[in-house]
Amino acid sequence: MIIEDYRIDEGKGKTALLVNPPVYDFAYSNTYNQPDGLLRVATLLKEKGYRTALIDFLSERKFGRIPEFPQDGTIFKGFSRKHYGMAYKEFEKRLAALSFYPDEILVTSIMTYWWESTRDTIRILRRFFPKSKILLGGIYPTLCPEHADANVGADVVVKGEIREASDSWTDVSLYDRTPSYAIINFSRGCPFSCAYCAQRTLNGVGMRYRNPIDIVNEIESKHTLGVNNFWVFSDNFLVGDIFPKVLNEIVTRGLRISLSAPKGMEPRLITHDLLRLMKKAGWKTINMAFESSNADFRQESWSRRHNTNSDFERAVRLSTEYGFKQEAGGIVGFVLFGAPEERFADVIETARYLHSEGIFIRPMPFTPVPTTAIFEKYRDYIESRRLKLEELNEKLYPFADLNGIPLEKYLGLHKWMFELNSELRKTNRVRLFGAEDLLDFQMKVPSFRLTACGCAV
Ligand code: B12
Ligand code: SF4
Repeated sequence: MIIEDYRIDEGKGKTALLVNPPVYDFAYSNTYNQPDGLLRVATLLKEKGYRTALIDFLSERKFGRIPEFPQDGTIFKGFSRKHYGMAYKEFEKRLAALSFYPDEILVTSIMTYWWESTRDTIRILRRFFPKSKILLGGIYPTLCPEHADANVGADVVVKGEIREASDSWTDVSLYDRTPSYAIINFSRGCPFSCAYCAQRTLNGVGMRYRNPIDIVNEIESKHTLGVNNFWVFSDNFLVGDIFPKVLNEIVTRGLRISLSAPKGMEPRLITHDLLRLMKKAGWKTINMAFESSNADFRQESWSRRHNTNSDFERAVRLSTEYGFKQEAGGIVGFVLFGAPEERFADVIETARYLHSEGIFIRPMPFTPVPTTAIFEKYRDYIESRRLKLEELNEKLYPFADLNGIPLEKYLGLHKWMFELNSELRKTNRVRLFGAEDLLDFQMKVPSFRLTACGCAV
């Protein structure tokens, strides 16, 4: 059953188990993967009177074989995925040791192409607790509710937010040990609608902001518990004046914390005043979307009209003036590649430009996200190739054939960008904060080099 606008009723005397499933992927090095949506729902459940417990597979940095998986996909051949996070055996032990039989089990699910680990987790939960009501929520069920309803075995598939929980604090007290970091959100939504981004489906139209004092209260309370690092994951939070308000409050209270936004900030909105304040408040690495130095392609194919190359150049110049390039954590520029109908030479040119400016590269291999404009535009292609949801993984470069670029070449390009980062690290010996993974390429790829003229071979 699919439900929208799901509400949580009073739950005095009731029990709820919250679960963040493992990840099945070809490589996974993410270190900031707290299920912040689920942890906000956890706070609401407590407020409603529920007794709660959490099992977060990703709180363990382990990996192993995927136990049971039909590798019958068309492009899985030659690649193997792993199970990242706590092993199922350990999960079963924890379920057996749970101090209550849960009335409700709430499972979150993030990337659409990770859906199989959600299904497998629910199978185990069902076996242990056949009488519990299992609810599934998060990004995957919001973007693909019918697929989730048909495939994962939850009793209720919740599409979209639980509005009452959206501005709640995350309940990090559910972890055995206080985590070293927390995810903090300032706002929801974005005024733009880039062709590859699913934010409209996730947040609706327009922006909503949290109260800045409540945000800093949450930061301070977590800091008192021992959390020192805060990651901002909100989409485009530089729009409006929430960000300077929060930073000012952090500075006024004298909180000694580190902050960063690994999902990026909009270069157009970076100013002198903001950078001065960011530095004072403990801001570290500057992550910015650049995507491609081909401005026409960026605007026409990706509807990204609100940012220009000169916005980015200006933001880099200003950030450098405030010491971010070499002291405060480095500057990172995102490069989107593998997108349909791109020119390989543009990607090379983009990466070369960033590197020559002393900017670390965050390679963002492209995957079409269900409900986005690009997904709809290429739906026929996706269907004609019979690409399943799990195959729409950016590491498989689903548009390599369409672009006439061999997969090996894309993989090599990805690796080359990491090599450029390692080279840069030798001169800019900064600690990349929340972007440490940019120095450690995880996949095995064929050898790759660039010719003197800059062509990839
Ligand atoms: C954090 C994040 C990441 C992290 C990964 C997180 C992790 N677990 O490892 C990192 C940085 C690694 C990442 C990378 C990428 N990401 Co990303 N990422 C996000 C981001 C910013 C947040 C995701 C998240 O955890 N949200 C928390 C949500 C669930 O919380 P919430 O909405 O407040 O929760 C509410 C409801 O959902 C509900 N709810 C939540 N859980 C539950 C459970 C139950 C039972 C119920 C009832 C309700 C409920 O209640 C909450 C309160 O209202 C989203 C964008 C966004 N702003 O959401 C993109 C997003 C998920 N990423 C996306 C993409 C495209 C990528 C990349 C492919 C980009 C690229 N080209 O490289 C990469 C590759 C990922 C990979 N293979 O490793 C896409 C979706 C992709 C997809 N197909 O699913 C998104 C949606 C961005 C976008 N706007 O299009 N990402
Ligand atoms: S990519 Fe960024 S700017 Fe574009 S719609 Fe998504 S959140 Fe907004």
